[in-house]
Amino acid sequence: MNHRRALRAAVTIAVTGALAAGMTMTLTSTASAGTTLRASAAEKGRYFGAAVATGKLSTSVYATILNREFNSVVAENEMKWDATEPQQGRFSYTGGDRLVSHAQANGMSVRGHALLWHQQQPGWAQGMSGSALRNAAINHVTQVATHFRGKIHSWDVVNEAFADGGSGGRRDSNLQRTGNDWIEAAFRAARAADPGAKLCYNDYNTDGINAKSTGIYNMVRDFKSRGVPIDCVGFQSHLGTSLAGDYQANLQRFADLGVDVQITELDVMTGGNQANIFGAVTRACMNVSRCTGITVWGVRDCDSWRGSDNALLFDCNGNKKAAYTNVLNALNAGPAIPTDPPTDPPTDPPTDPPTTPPPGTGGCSASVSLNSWTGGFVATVKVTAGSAGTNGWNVGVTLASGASVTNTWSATASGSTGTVRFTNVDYNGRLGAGQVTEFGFQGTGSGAGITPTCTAS
Ligand code: G2I
Repeated sequence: MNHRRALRAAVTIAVTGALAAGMTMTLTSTASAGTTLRASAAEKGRYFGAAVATGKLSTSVYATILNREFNSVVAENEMKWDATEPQQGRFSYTGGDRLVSHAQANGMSVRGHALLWHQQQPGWAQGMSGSALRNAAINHVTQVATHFRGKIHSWDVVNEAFADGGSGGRRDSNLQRTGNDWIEAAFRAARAADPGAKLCYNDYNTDGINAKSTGIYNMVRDFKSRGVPIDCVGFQSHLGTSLAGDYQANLQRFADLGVDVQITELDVMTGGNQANIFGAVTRACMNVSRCTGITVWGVRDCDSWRGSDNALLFDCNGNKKAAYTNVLNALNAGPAIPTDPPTDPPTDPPTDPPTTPPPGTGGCSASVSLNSWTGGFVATVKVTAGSAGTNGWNVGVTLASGASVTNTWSATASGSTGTVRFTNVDYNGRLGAGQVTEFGFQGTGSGAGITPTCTAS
């Protein structure tokens, strides 16, 4: 038996003893000797990722490091709103699809970044406000999350919505001005579109217990208490020359709310402390059992948005830096994510409050929100189960003359003109009493006068 197997056997015996004694098991240490970031993270049940500019995948030094060291990727820009919906209702997934293919071919998971953000909005959205913007934003979430359904480990559903400074409140933006509930509306739409993806809120300057991180903490606590679907919080961790002493404690307080935490955009200013800070961040994640992965924001120093900061783990020639060694050692020295006790059961809806019109006894009801432009429209339909819940549902709409359905998500359409019927897909037919789900469709012509009627089965 080699050293590692002997160690595992010893751990197994200790664990069996602990369980027999009725104790909660937490592995305190499982030293290992992985030789790449991805292998060492995977041994501990975690991922180690990098932000990727897909244009660089054809650069061999870059691709060699990426494929050898990382088992998770995130698009540095290609899945943002301006890239994926450059014109309203016209979606472009070339860069994102390319990254997903690369990930699938190389055994990597994918973080999705970012469905809604006040920056990098396409010009058409920057100029919108009110319900037109709200509908466009929710439609964007639905369409993009539907396109990538089943391929994304975790989505940054909303990015950087909190203000810097001491207020602990929301950042002003066109999205925020559509109403304070825009964030939960986005999370609900993302869940309906891709029920298998973990849904994260992501932000920066949240590297310790401060006014901004506490504002986010209060939002997450509120979401959990009301059944708004949120699974994880991303801590970007664009760091300077020191690390907050309560960095780990801050991760832990979020984990204690019942969400996973992830380090999502790690980079550190160069200087004497760089390697130490990279090591300390990695140790903090390893010490929090719900810290499921770390992503660095680029591969080599010269790939970084921080330019001359030399903020990453590899130099421009692809050599490993001291920071790399510290990260690898911290991964190898850290505990694995405990496999027992099992993770929290899902706490998502049925706690969503029913919306208008109120459901009667049994049955279901449906309401539509329309986003129209000259020559076309997107309809987002909310289905609310009545007091008996549903095993399935069917929603009928009658379109105006000349209008036709061109695209449907989260439902199956029969027909495209006149009276069109939409049936649930396999994952959204069963609803508890009062529970809400959404589907949508896009059409040409006028969406005026659409009044959905719902039948439950
Ligand atoms: O700013 C650093 C990161 C902060 N958190 C959210 C991340 O999404 C953000 O990433 C950066 C990218 O690293 C940059 O590459 O986001 C920037 C945009 O806010 C990205 O910069 C943009 C430039 O602004 C564009 O002019 C350029 O066309 O990169 C684009 C593609 O190169």
